[in-house]
Amino acid sequence: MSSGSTIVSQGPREAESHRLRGLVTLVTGVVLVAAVVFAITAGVGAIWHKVTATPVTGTAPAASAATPAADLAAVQIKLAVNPPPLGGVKGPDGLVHDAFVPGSFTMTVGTTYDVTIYNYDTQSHSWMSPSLNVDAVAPAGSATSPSVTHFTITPKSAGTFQWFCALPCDKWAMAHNGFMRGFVTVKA
Ligand SMILES: [Cu+2]
Repeated sequence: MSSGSTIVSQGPREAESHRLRGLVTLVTGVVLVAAVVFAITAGVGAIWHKVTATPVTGTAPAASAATPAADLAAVQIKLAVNPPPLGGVKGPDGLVHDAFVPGSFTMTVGTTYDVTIYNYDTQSHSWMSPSLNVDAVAPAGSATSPSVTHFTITPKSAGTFQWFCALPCDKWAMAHNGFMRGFVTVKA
């Protein structure tokens, strides 16, 4: 009888201990899964950060404050300096001149643009626009290995804004829109 009562009283205790062990296993499992997810997220974050941070060579008034999430949401604009095969743009004089391609483009007020400059020229150029608060220097690159420079713009007001290369280069190109100067049209 006493052994019987012992068995009866041990039954629930065993069940309780099984439940506890089950709970411990579950909690351990959840912690492990959380740790793995955290590791993967941190890894991806680090890779993303590396990819975007490495090419930043120009002065970027807005880029430094941009979070990765904001950057991913930004509209991408790509500019090429003296791209192959010509290594520039042919002017009305028949000569190939230094040029940003495209020389002019359009943006919308309030949208963030992540602008990337690929400089295929063996000398530095800059994309400067005081009215847009940008002064981005694109260091020298080469036809096979352009330098890569990022900056971001979030235009605050509509209008037509001049940009120009502020570094001495092709004199004719510096004086002509569509070469080393041009316009950004910002729409409301
Ligand atoms: Cu230039």
